[in-house]
Amino acid sequence: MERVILHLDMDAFYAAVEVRESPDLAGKPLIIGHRGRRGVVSTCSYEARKYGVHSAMPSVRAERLCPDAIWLPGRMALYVKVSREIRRIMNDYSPLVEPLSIDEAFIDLTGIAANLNMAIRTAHELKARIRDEQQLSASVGVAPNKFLAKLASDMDKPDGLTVIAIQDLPVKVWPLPVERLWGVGPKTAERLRESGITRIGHLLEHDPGLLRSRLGANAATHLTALARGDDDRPVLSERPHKSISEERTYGEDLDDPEEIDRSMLARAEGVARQLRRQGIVAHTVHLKVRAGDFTTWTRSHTLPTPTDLAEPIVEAARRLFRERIRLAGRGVRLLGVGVSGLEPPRPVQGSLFEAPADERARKMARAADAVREKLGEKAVTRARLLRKPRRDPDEDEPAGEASSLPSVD
Ligand code: TTP
Ligand code: MG
Repeated sequence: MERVILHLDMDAFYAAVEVRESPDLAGKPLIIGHRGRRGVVSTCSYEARKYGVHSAMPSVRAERLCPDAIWLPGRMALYVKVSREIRRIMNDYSPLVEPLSIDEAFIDLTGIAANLNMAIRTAHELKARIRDEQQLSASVGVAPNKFLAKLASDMDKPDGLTVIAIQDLPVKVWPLPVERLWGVGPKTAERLRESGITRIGHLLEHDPGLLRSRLGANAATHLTALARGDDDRPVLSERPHKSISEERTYGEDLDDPEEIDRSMLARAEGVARQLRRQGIVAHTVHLKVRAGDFTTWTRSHTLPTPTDLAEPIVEAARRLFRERIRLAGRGVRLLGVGVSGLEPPRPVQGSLFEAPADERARKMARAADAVREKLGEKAVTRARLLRKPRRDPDEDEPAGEASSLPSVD
């Protein structure tokens, strides 16, 4: 399953915000930073960059390179506020937004944009909204992973939009200097240069054994993977969500135990899929039931082992339903399943952490997720959910009354 990752980086961020606040600065060389012997440049407008000025340069040098520049000290509180507003815009496009710094973030559009081409549309829209709502410009990269997306966003600055698909590697990536690889600092670059490797593509032409002996096995594997365009780091949202839940209100109360059970399973499936999509596991399962007369129960159970699979979630929900809820003949008007106690999965410690059966179940669930994302929700449905085609509680809802609300907080 190819992922769709977008990387967004604001253009000349602090300087652009200042120009927006004082439009007469537009088109002029502008430097944000403190002048004088001990000052450094935070950033500068693209007009100042023509003179060779850049971030982290000693101010004295910048003054020499561009004597006519206008200098401003910078207003952090304002930039943070603008940064938040841009993040709010990005949050409209995916629940998975990972900010990297004040002006850049990764956005995971997998399953939202069908492929890289569709993501181009999203990227145009995102850039347009930032321009309309914030009068600022951003550069965006679209690619199947973080490494390539970040490379891409930097390729056509300012106001750029670049796609790097795997087939673009020979033209767009292999000619770049090795320093552009994530993890290559000046020391590694020097060691690579000694072996005649100055461009990313050279890594793949080099003898793998020699490379390992020069860099060590880990670094060699890591760098050649990146050069091939492999990078499976997930996009992680800044604050892990505190809970994930799905609930559904039924136009007609459910009273068939079989239907109630299927509804529980469908909600557990949805919640587990969200966990897997975010690469996290949950400790606690919550069940919410509202009866026809609006009596509402919320019950929870903490699992012995955190999970991202539907099975343990639905089992806990079933037990809560059986043991902790007294419907006393009333039908179910609303049913919700949720999870909390979310955290990244612990590193797998052999069978101590994960039984082989769980491992298999997780692999199957991931495969099903991938098919679903490609072919749509109905492509993979458990036999159990299909058993009674006569009336699927999830589909037979009178319009207007019923709702299914995924909620994340
Ligand atoms: P960058 O995104 O690196 O730079 P930029 O947005 O100004 O320009 P570009 O168009 O090349 O992306 O950094 C974002 C902001 O972070 C930048 O506006 C100012 C601040 N910053 C510093 O204060 N010091 C630094 O050394 C760098 C690199 C950035
Ligand atoms: Mg920037």
